[in-house]
Amino acid sequence: MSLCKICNNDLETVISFGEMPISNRFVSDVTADEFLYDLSLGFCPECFMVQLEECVGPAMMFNEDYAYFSSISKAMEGHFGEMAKEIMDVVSDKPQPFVVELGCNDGIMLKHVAERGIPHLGVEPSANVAARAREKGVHVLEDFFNATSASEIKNRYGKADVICGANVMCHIEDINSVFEGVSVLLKPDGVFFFEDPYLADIIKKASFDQVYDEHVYYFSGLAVSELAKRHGLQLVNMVPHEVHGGSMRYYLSKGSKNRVTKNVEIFLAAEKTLNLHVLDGYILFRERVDKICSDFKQALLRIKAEGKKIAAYGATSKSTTLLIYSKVGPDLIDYVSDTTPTKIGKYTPGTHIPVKSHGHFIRDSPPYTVLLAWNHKREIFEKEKKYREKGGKFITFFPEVIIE
Ligand code: JHZ
Ligand code: SAH
Repeated sequence: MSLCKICNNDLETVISFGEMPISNRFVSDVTADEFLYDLSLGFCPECFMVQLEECVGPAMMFNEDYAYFSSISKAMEGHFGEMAKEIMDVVSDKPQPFVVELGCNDGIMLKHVAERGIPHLGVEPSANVAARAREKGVHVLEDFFNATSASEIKNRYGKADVICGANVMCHIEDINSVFEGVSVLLKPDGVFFFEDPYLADIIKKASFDQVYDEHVYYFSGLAVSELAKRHGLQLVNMVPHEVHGGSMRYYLSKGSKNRVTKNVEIFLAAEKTLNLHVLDGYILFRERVDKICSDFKQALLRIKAEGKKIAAYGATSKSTTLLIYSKVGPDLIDYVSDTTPTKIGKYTPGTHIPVKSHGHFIRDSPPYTVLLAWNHKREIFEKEKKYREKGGKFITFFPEVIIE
């Protein structure tokens, strides 16, 4: 039995997906062995944190070959432009502002802060994406954020007015050390906020592909509130965002006597209605996941039986779980179209489907395309209007398989 990484209590297993490769390690040589680990999701009945039972270790995932570049999507550019505006509002009246972002990746958000000349620091361990951020004028510390690096940052630059992170907190196994670091680095009246895929959305949509090596935690307000308390912080606000299939932005302040917004009360009550605080809330999830996988594979088999070609769109890390757990590989999907230069010419982890350029997809115009990047559906449907007008069909799968 695995133990909770927050409170050391025994975890209850929600679902096991079996052996998986590293989700963002695209393969150059399909004959070489891939590192595999056991992917299973656990729930802690004590502190309510949903989490991976086995983790692969940060250096295996976040290094100089990191495959994900945040600036691949126009919609995400817009989203992070808005986040930067919010930060600039917070620091506008500060005499000596200092903004710290964890996991700044290629600088998609901090470039706006840098452009305004606001003192800032991105903490980013993956050297290749950090280099992109530097090209945009972002000041980067190439390191993992934790209690040790937080103390070093404080000693060198002083305390921060804002500490933030998007799609990074849920990636850090030693989250207790991160919270310790935030407590050390944040000014007494500073703002700490982070956003990640929201557990309630994952459960409602059965979007199980969010479960993979990089996502160690699946946050709810209930669990974040408990975690914050352990570190002398308080959850003061929760704001939902549509990105990545449904995300939640959590705002935390120092101390326990802050003004807490009505939103926190509303979301915590809704999470209890969904039974996210007890194992019961997760029982149906497993059945729904199995049904989606079976419907998905059947749909592809039917199309193939008609002799029609199927491609896929977006060589996402999350699709590693979908494809392997549904047992869908190159026999059903000819290739995956992706715009990331470093993914093109390689193969998907574990399933070894070739990754091809967007130009190839446009020329090929396959009759059916699995939308692996379903979270970017609006942007992609807009971009691929012509493909759909010519009769091309996209296949999506959450909360059920749809061909449109
Ligand atoms: P996308 C990554 O997840 C990993 P992934 C990480 N763990 C995480 O949490 C989120 O990001 C934030 C391509 N694409 O965003 C680009 C096109 O080809 O769903 C990407 O390879 N054309 C940090 O990998 C992929 O799709 C397009 O028009 O699941 C999208 O990956 C668009 C919009 C995207 O994240
Ligand atoms: N914030 C961006 C990037 C998400 S990708 C966005 O939302 O698009 C996650 C990033 O977190 C990666 O670039 C990875 O290298 C970084 N990361 C992983 N562990 C980290 C840690 N302990 N401290 C800071 N960054 C970390």
